[in-house]
Order: sequence, then structure tokens, then C-alpha cells
Amino acid sequence: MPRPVLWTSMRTTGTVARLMLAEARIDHETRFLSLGAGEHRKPAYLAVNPKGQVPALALEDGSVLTENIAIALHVGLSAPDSGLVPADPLAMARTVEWLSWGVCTIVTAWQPRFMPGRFTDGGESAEAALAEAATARAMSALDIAEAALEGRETLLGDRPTAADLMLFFNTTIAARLGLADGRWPNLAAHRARIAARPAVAPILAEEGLA
Ligand SMILES: N[C@@H](CCC(=O)N[C@@H](CS)C(=O)NCC(=O)O)C(=O)O
Repeated sequence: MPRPVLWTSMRTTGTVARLMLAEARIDHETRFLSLGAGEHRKPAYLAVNPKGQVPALALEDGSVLTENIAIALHVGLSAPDSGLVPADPLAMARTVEWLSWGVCTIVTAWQPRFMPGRFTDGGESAEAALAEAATARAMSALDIAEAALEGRETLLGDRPTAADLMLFFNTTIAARLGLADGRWPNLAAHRARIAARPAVAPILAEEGLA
């Protein structure tokens, strides 16, 4: 049976899917697309994922799973010993709660920050205002995780879940944008712990996120 194939792009939410597969120790192939070169909009990739976005995970049966949360659930539930998606119904729901917040609130807020022109045709000043508002939204969302991590090493339970990997991605983006600046000590410590994990560190090095 063929191995699963992850379609991703460096330093995107596809990185979270990479981290999930690595933590779950699922044998797979990784194929990189250059979003800058528009490879995600070329027919070859649209045949894989008509949404024209990464990540996409082609499963052993040839079907393709898209959307970070769906991929995280599938990977985590396929590797129950990883603890990435707990089996307990409430713990699983809490994991999805954090994942949903990470994607729908924070990743959605980064998008106008990185691509304001996609969200307004009002010219440079409108783009700058939009990027600023989006950044403020992401930062106040991260304040919530900072409070939740008070006195804790992970968001849930006593080992990292998919929720922690998604949070890690968002705090890494915030740090790369120079937004952290001492504002979130708990998030900084959480990020350092996740970055040091044996499954995570090589991926960060490869993607220039270390
Ligand atoms: N809802 C999707 C969003 C995925 C997403 O926004 N992917 C970005 C990279 S982080 C992308 O492919 N952007 C290219 C584009 O939209 O043109 C998910 O959760 O997987």
C-alpha cells in the first residue's frame, strides 16, 4: 500500500501537519509546494486539492484529506499512543476547541497581516490598517493562551496534544513577526519546550524556524 503523502509548504500551517505526522511517527512522504511561485494554483495540485491550499494529506487509499483540524484528528486518532488527540470525549473536544481557536481565530488573523491586498482593494493605507487590526486580533487571542498556560506545561493534560502543536505554530509566527517581546512568558517557555522535542527540532531546522 502506498505511504500517505503530505502536501505542504514551508512555514505555513502545513508545518503543523508535518509536526503531527512526525510526533505520531507515521511513515509518509512530504511534498513541498512554493506558494510564492503559485504552485498551489496549478492544475497538478488543484487535482489533489481543488481548494488550492496546503496542507493536504493523501491517504493510503488515495483519498485526500484537507483542513488542518481534520488532518490533526485523523493523524492523532491513527496513533492513539501518541496522545496527540486524547480518546476521552471531553479531552478530545477540548483539543478540538483549542485547534479551532488556533486556526479559525489566530491563523485567520495572520492572513490579512501577510496578504492584506487579498482582503481590501482600498490601497496601501487600507491594507496597513487591516494588517494592524488583524495583528491586534491575533495578539489578544494569544493573551488567552498565555493565561491558560499559567502554572502548566501544556494546554491539556500532562503531555502535548495537537492543540499544543497548533499553538506552537502561532507563537512561532508571532515571534518571527517580532510581536512577542516579553509579552508572553508562558508562551515563550511552551514554545521552547515544543521546539526541543526530538520529532520537532529537525523539522524546524529544515524550515528555517529554529
Ligand atoms: N482552512 C484551511 C486553511 C489553510 C490555509 O490557509 N493554507 C494557506 C497556507 S497557511 C494556503 O494554502 N494559502 C494559499 C492560498 O490560500 O492561496 C486549513 O485549516 O487547512
